[in-house]
Amino acid sequence: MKRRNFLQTTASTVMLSSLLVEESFAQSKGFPMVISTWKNEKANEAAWATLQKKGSALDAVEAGARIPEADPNDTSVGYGGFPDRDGHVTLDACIMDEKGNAGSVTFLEGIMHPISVARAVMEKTPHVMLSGEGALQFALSQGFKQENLLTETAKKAWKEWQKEAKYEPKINIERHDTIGLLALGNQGEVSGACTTSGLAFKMHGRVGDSPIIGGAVFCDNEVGGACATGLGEFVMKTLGSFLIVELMRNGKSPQKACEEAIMRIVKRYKYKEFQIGYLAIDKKGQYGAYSIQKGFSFTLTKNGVTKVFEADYYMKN
Ligand code: SD4
Repeated sequence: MKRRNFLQTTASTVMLSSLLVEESFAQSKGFPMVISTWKNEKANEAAWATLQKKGSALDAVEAGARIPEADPNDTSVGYGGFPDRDGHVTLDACIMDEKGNAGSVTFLEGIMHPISVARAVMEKTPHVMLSGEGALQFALSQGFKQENLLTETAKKAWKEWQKEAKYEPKINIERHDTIGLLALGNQGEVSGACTTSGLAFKMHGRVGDSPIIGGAVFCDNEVGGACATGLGEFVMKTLGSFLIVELMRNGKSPQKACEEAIMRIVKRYKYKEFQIGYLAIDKKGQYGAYSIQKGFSFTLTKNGVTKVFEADYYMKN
């Protein structure tokens, strides 16, 4: 074989084998595993480390969600999140475990880790959801610290927005880092979490899908789990995560279930104007990911390896 041919063959063999490695990583089944919306490697690594220390799937999704919550550079979650149009950073979060327990907070201000408050609602109150001032008072009673979450960068972006003050949700580019996470724990148990500061410059008082059990997150230990990101209004109108878990219960694969949930939106609404992305896992550790538009990425961790993938999507033309 000529040297050039040999080099070409070697290069394509390397490419092909790395594609195969990628493919077999993505397709490998089993637990534990962690999957999250968008590019969230650090969150997945924190969740994975929790599982390695024999933490539960619930501990893992909480630990993962806390990473972007504390990151000032993440402008759609917790600290550093873009405010509503009145300059308030208002937070939504929810969490659900393998026993069907659930907790959530909505319209919460001044607390760095809404996901942990949601977990406290689940574990320490007879309720599922606390909102606004009541959620804040509960958080303070549990020892959470009140602090200013509006960073200088977020304040600047808000001032800039005020010049035109146009409300228009943008596809994929609101620094969509709202995190939804699903984990299969060491015993194969399913838990999920979601946390966000919601849409940038939303109306004061607006609550999205992220604290809605069945909307942004749903888990059923007999079946699997699902989570959502994107323009929450349409996840709420179709109760996406609950729908996906029910579709899986009726035999659909996680991938087909995500696709069907996106189709429900596409059939009824002006889907070209916004983005929704869904993730799902089943009890075998198979996952699915699908969105309306191009550009929805997700982060997968298995066997201690974390990789970011682009999801398949509906709007090909
Ligand atoms: C919301 N679903 O508040 C959230 C926003 C989001 O990535 O997911 N952004 O509607």
